[in-house]
Amino acid sequence: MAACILSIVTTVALVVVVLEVRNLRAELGTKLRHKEVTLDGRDFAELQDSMRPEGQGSDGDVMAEDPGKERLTGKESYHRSKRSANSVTMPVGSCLQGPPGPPGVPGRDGLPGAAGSPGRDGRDGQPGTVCTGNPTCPSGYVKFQNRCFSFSTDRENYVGARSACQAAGGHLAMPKDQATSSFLVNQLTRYPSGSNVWFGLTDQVEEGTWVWEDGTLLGTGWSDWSPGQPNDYNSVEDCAEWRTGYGYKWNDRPCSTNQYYVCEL
Ligand SMILES: [Ca+2]
Ligand SMILES: [Ca+2]
Repeated sequence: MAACILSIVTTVALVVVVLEVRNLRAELGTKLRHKEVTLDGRDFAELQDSMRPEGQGSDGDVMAEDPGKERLTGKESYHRSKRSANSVTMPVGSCLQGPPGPPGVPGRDGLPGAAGSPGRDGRDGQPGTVCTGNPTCPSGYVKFQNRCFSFSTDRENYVGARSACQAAGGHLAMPKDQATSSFLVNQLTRYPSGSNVWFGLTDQVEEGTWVWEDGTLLGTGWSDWSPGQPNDYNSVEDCAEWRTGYGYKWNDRPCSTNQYYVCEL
């Protein structure tokens, strides 16, 4: 029994010794790793000092530059050369201005400006021209000096011819001047040979007093009577005509005769 107890105690003692040895080894390993970390921290601090601007110590004081005494490790030399390639050494308190940036986006258009002052008055216009007659003539009419004439296709006595012209909005033609009379006479060739033609002149109201269709007196105005006319032959000739037998000169003739006529608008 005693031998058994002794054996147990011995075994327990050995276990305790073994555990103690293992604890000592673990503590020693921890101290060694702490030493390595401390050394690495020193290397890192030294590396930070090497990245400061040249001539400046770790506490910020300006140090005298002494390249001859500078001792650079391989790692410091690498970082310093890289910094020199990527940056420019600047004096303390100064700034480095980069190149100008690209132009900005153009701004929006401004608001419209105020209205300008009114311009000067224009020049006076030219005097107007009074136009008489018709600038254009209806279909079936012939234009002469802004006047429109039509030549009948039927034959009427003087009163019938007057009514026809008035129904068309006009009156029997009034050749009051040489030009108009010549123009109209030239148009009479459209009628059969020997045709006499009425125009608007009569002395029906008072024998010997010839009056145009517009009520004006022939008086001493231009006329184109054939020689010896008007003769009021048999005292019944009160209406004027262009007579072919007289070379289309004027002649007085009985108003009851049916013949062609010329109207005017
Ligand atoms: Ca007469
Ligand atoms: Ca006559």
